[in-house]
Amino acid sequence: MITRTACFFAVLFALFLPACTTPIPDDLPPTDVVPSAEQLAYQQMEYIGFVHFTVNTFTDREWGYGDEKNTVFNPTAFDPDQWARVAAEAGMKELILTAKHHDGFCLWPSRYTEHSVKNSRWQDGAGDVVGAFAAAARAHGLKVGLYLSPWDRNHAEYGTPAYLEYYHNQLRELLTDYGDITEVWFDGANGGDGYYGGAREERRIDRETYYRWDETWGLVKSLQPSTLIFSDAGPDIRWMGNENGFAGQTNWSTINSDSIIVGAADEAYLNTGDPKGERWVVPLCNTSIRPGWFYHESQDDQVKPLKDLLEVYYKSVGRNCVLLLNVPPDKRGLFHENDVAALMEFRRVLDETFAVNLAAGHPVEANEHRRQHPMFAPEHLVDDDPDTYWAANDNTVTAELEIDLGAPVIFDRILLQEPIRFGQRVAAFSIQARTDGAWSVVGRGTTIGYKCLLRIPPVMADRVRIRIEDALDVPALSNFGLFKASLAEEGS
Ligand code: FUL
Repeated sequence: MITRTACFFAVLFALFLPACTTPIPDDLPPTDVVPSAEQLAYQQMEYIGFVHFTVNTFTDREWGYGDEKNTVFNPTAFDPDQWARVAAEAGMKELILTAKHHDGFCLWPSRYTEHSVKNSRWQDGAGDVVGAFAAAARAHGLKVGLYLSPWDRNHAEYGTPAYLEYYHNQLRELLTDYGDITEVWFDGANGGDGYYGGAREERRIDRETYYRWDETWGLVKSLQPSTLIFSDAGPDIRWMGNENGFAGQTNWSTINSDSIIVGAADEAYLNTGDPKGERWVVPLCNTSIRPGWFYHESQDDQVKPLKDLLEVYYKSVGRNCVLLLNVPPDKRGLFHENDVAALMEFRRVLDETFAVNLAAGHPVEANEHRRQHPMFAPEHLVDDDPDTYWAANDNTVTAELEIDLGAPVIFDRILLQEPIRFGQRVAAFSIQARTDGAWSVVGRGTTIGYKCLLRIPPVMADRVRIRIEDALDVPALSNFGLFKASLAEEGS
């Protein structure tokens, strides 16, 4: 039986307990469109590599016609371990191999065609580039992605529904026999003419319907549900609309991808995304370390210099993108010495530039922080923990935060990050710095997203302000950094 005294204490307890403890508030409510766990992990990789390798490497072409003899494929010192080691040392987290490019030659011994490594002289036809590549990548801690060109200039049935059966069978092989595949790359290119089993003619397809994308992508997900699909239209990762590796200065991860036609997309729309977009499709910038996607000896002295690689980095990773940098193996089956040297220099300079965050650990004040709770406190911007964040109160789309650097410091790189697991929000911001007591605007931007990097002329300041001037929803930031670029970046 409950006594009156027990009741009295129970009521007291219920009334006063909440006042004695600070309840942990819920996380910031997410916006309508947020990334999946796999998309988030993909974005966090930041920098991945492309490996274009096939008969073109030996015929000195970019687009093989499809009539190349199997025997032309014959690397003399094939070593995917070297690719993976170099990629890992360069800081890449995934490698994507052209399992089949437009010429139709398969780098694995597909059961569905004779046009493959099994009929080459390489390893007496017993080799499997895809298998060796996947094993080497994993041995170096890299994720594995595969490119399987939809356009096939070798296949006799290309252009008819029967080819789709063939294409699907190839996807089944690749997604069944080679372990976890993080990403499948669906290229939009379709030039028309080709060998096509000897027909040597022009074949046009209806880009909207021919590849039955829903079915094709459904097949990928049924074989490996966690695999992310890249194409102009996503559904998981989208092209940025150019092959320079440059994202738009404004770059939303959201876009209305359902209306995008693979191979005929509006490139400007892809480049900036859409704040009203109904799908989260991770933006991916792709470019090659050389003018071509495949190796050409004549381009050995045209490997992108540091200046160009940095330009790509700041306009891709620094604009809310993942960077996919192509490094084509040469005829030996190795990354060429010039490419390796460029990759290593690029890594070293990035490491130098971003080694010391001059804002780390300094006091930060915000004009407000959500519910005045420590979970949303502004110090989270500089606590070196990517999971913590500052957030403003509900019904707010602007905010001001100020960092006290203690003493004047010189910086010329600014980093901002949003906790995108709750969606992408910031639409406009500026950075102010206090020099000798006077404030001035030293940087401006629109979107931030996963990561935004600003390059500015060197500034000496003892205080810095972040002004969020517009946002789609309550603003939040997970990370802020000030850096002094490596001297090697000078002039870039
Ligand atoms: C393009 C292709 O036509 C190029 O050869 C290359 O593979 C590039 C990544 O995509 O659409």
